[in-house]
Amino acid sequence: MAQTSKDIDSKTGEIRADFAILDRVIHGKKLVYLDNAATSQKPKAVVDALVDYYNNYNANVHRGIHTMSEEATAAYEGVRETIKGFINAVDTCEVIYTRGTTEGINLVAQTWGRINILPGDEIVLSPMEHHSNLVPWQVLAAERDARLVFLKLDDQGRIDMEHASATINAKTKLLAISHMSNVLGTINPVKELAQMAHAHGAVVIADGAQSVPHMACDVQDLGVDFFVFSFHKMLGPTGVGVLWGKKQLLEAMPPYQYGGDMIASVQREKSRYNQLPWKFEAGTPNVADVIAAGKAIEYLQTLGMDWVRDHEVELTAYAMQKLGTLKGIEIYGPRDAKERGGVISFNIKGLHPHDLGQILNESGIAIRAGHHCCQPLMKDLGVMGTARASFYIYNTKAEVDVLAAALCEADKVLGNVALR
Ligand code: 7TS
Repeated sequence: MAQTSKDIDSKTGEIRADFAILDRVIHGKKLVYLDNAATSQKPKAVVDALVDYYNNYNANVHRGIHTMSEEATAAYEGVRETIKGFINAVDTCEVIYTRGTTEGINLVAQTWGRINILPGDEIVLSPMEHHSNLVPWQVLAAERDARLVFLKLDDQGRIDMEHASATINAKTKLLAISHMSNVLGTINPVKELAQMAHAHGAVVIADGAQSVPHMACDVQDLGVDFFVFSFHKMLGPTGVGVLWGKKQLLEAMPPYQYGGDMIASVQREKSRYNQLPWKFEAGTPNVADVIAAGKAIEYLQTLGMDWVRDHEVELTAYAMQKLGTLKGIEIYGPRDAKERGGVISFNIKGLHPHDLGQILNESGIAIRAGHHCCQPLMKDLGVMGTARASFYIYNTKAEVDVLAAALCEADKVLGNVALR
């Protein structure tokens, strides 16, 4: 049943009580945190999990026979099961812990890429990729004498599917595509694109950095081969993320880094590597943060990812309507909130996005301004950068109102005529 805005608002009120940081006062104003695409805030359950680990069972994993090491190992490995359920992986051995999305993509580029990309192969990307899902492929393409090929966007920042079906062809060896854009908010039709790529025998990696925190993601339904995301954008700590990959592909790949934990046995001259997933997890891992990330997933599961998505669609639609009334504003990306995530990038004629960011900060409003690690997309949009407000589970319509009012105020302070 569709939720009413009243249901959504009362739930958001309860959620906010779990985030002490939201009570902060910045420059005498109550914090309005609208920089969630950069990183989300963390609920008490996540912070408590970190403190509990360090206070009560701090120990290294996989190597101790003592009680605390067993407890730490059980908690750390248990999170793999939570992640498996959350993204509908087939097996926990497909869930590789990484430092985050960036490391996951580099891992695939440097291992799968180096043995599978051959001279003349094409790597297909969208023009909205974050530098993390572009630069590793540039380097690989140069190394392997392969070519990068780009999909086309329509005037609302959506992938032109006709062009895609002509561009993804027998030469395509890899499709690397963001599931949700961190600038345009566009939710890309990854499932359809993966089907196109697979029809030509290509492999597909989807960047879930912006989608996994905000909507239900099922790797089997998406039909991708690799999927990467970061916990810090979904209520979890920094420094941990996931590479999910199909077992068959992961098994055929060489390790990424070499050292402790990723080996089965070592002789002076050679070694045998550990089985999945540990083959890709060299060295002492980020134990505390993985355990706390498990709490972040549980928090989202308690809310339900459908609720998370509904809340953001409602907030985004409201914000686009409200901000859309400001004179001189240009909002990028799809016009229909159902086709996008809760990321609103915009420019106001005559105002520099950095100035906007600074003025909003004076009012306690945290947004991001700049190129958002998408410089090629900025060039396509014909701008140096944008201002960006991005929402999460604790944001409210009242905060959108504060943002809109502050933007009008910014206009006065900066002396712009466009809004008058
Ligand atoms: N891919 C996308 C789509 C992203 O939005 C980001 C981070 C990354 C990859 C990299 O993730 P990381 O956790 O490895 O750093 N995006 C942003 C942003 O929009 N503002 O700050 C970070």
